[in-house]
Amino acid sequence: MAGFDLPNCELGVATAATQIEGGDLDTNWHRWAASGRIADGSSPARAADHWNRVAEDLALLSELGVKHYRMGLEWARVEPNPGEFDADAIAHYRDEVAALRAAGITPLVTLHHFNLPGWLVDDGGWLGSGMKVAFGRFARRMVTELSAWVDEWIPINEPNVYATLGFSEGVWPPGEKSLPRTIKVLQVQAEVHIATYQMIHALQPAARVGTANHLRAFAPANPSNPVHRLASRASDWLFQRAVIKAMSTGVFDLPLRRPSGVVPGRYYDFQGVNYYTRSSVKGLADGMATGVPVNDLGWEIYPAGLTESCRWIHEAYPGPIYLTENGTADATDAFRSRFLYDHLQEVATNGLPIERYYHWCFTDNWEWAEGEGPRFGLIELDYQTQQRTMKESGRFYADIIAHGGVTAEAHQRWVSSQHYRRNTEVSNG
Ligand code: IFM
Repeated sequence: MAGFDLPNCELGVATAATQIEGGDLDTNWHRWAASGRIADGSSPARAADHWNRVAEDLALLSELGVKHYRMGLEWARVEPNPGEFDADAIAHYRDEVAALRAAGITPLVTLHHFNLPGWLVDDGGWLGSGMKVAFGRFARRMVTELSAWVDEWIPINEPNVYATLGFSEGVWPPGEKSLPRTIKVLQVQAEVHIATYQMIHALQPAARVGTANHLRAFAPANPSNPVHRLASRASDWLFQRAVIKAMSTGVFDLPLRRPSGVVPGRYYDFQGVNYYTRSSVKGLADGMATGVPVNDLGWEIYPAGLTESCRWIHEAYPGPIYLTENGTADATDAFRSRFLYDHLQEVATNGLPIERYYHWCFTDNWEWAEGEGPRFGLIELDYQTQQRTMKESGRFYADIIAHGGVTAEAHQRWVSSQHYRRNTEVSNG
């Protein structure tokens, strides 16, 4: 089938504050960059300078025709010192969400997307004694300030990625390698998600509050090897299922432990899924199969995993699904349109209640420890000049939005000549 309709899913794009705003701030990531831990030596101080280019970016969102925009907040801007809020920074965000609404675009706001103010880092960050109180103060303030325009919220983006890379693998701040502390941080994040869910509903009863969990399709490297099968199930549980269960239901199964005061219940209005790739598992470490299509970061391109992930999520946690992120690193825009086509085709045909699809990313973005190298955007960014240029994949996405699906003409124009590279071809040069 060359063309298809998307009658039940509305399309948008996603971003995160630290990855696009720019600015010389004191955050965990600015400090990490200053300590030389970013692959290309860059820092989030440049990024896409979105903080100073909101109007220009809003015009690009309108050119894409998106109905939805997922954005984050930079905590260090709005609360530069504990308990001291910056009225100008808050007004800036207020103006931004008001402008989105005026343009007919619904904002979905992420409160925490891997970013902490420096003063909170000094206090121990996610494992510090002041974290829960500080997060509650920040979240309450921002929800109160923005609730006239925003009624869709994600308290915490990808707790599993943050915990794994920052506390197990040590490649993200705070650079720890401790399994017990990884488990503890997952537990605290789940607890904070639940408290924030309750707080937002108390302030804004009709709000929709959900998750944005990074879901992997896990598969044993050799399906007939019992060790691989066991490792695949263990990875799946430890990386994603345990924390999603805790956040969504308040039930903390091992290795997590239920914090006192948390009562089992339903703590999501939508299940947010960030889907990118599949892991091929031999042990408790990430791996990729060989001979499979891959993106610029070596991640397998496996569209069926979108359906696999959304299906188990829906069976375990019924209700609306938002694909809060899906996209790929493709520096030359050589296969992004095919990637979009293949993943949206899953959405169109899998029969699951996927109400939203947010493409990651709106523009090219500062990609954490990878820096400015990976290119995820529908809009190309020249980091030197800050010039934005719509990519062909952006034009394809705009066409999908305009037609409520992929037309046969669009498939012919943007998809039919695109092909993925396999990792065997890449490594063999
Ligand atoms: O850029 C990230 C984003 O911050 C979280 N989800 C995955 C994206 C691509 O790596």
